[in-house]
Amino acid sequence: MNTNDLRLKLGRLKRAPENFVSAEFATEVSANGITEARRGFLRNSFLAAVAAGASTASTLAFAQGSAGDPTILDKQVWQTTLGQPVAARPYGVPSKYEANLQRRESPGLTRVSAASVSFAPLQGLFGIITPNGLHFERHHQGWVDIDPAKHRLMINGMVKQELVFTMEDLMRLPSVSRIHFIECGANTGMEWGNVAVPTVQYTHGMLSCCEFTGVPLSILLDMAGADTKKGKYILAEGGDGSGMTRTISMEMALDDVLVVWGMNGEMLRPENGYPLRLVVPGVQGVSSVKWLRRLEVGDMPYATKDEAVHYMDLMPDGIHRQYTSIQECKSVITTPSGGQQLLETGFYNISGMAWSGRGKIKRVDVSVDGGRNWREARLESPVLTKAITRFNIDWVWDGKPAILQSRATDETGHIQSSYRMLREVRGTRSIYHNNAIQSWKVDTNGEVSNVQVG
Ligand SMILES: Nc1nc2c(c(=O)[nH]1)N[C@H]1C(S)=C(S)[C@@H](COP(=O)(O)O)O[C@H]1N2
Ligand SMILES: [Mo]
Repeated sequence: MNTNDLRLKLGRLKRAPENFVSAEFATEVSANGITEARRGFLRNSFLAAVAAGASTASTLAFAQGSAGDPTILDKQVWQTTLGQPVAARPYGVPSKYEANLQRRESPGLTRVSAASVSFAPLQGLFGIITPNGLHFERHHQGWVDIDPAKHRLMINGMVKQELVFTMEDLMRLPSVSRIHFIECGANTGMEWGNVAVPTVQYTHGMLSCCEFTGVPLSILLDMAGADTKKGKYILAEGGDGSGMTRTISMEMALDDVLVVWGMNGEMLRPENGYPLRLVVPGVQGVSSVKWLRRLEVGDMPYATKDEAVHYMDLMPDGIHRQYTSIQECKSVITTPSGGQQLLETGFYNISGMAWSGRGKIKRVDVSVDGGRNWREARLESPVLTKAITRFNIDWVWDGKPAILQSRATDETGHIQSSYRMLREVRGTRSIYHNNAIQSWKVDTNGEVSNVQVG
């Protein structure tokens, strides 16, 4: 990194609209999208926040020098009063100043009864781990909070010995902890039709990455004496009201599929499948069946409703492609990203996430001129298989229009393609498996918006 740029001038960024507006306003934006009037309101409320010396005070001090700034010179109330006792917070929650960083429902997707999606606020996350309270949610029939004492997991079908496990049984088995992403197959789906939803939360927020703890599925199959030669498939069934059932190949089951109860060091949250879920690394989220209650070994794909009717890709020739499950190599810049605003020229740290369902990320290139020139970004460690990798690269904004893009390459050599290239093969009528390069346009006034370029 060129620290001269940093010393010269540090640019200021409006992090996201959600961080500067009331919860009611944000809910309205979630419900109705960002119109021109609302955009103006956002800008004004942000300027008001800056004028009031809100959370940008420290960066302003950096830019101006500290002389005369009461925020550093005067004693603050929290320096001269007693703090809160530990008992006030037996279970920690974020600072009240972070209250706007929330999972949100999409401005564009209709909510059908309890069937719902909430998107993770990628623009406000650091590193690679999604905090448990911000993991995106996708429920086909709402979420349930199951009494672990009443939860069972059955293994049946082509096995020597059918087995039924209690949670206690499962948690006594040898466990492993692994960091993996879960991405809904429909993530970035609106962009096929060039809807250009406003923020990265809504374009890419059906993506999260956690450390999952559980028992490898291969161990359970071994215990049941599964016929892993003839039994080429496994049916996974959820315990919620959606009747969620998915076919998993035996090859994957014996490789890295986990039967999971732990998420980032604690039990799963109810929204994410408490007390037990499947995690099928690298595969579209729907296969990671939540509230997992049954695994059946069989010799044919099960063609369940969620495989035969949903989760298919409509190709340009009108044919439906079934059982496309791997989430291909993909990346997105999360800062600066849609809805944010660069308030002045100067240094900016471009930061984002890259991931691949086929293995590790090998490199990420970043362009600030719509793909004409590319520079290799810095990959932060750890770089793990089928997990999010964080990338960063320095950039000095000169006040001219810019188009920011990231292009990831994974260890199999798969390079993320442009919309033009992807559409040549896939057409425009898909919902699922959109891994095209995302473009964020920076206007001369610093506003960042979602655009699609070749
Ligand atoms: N039982 C059950 N499992 C389920 C679902 C569901 O509705 N019911 N939704 C699936 C879908 S479509 C996705 S993308 C992931 C989302 O996992 P999350 O809610 O923990 O993010 O769970 C999958 N597993
Ligand atoms: Mo999904």
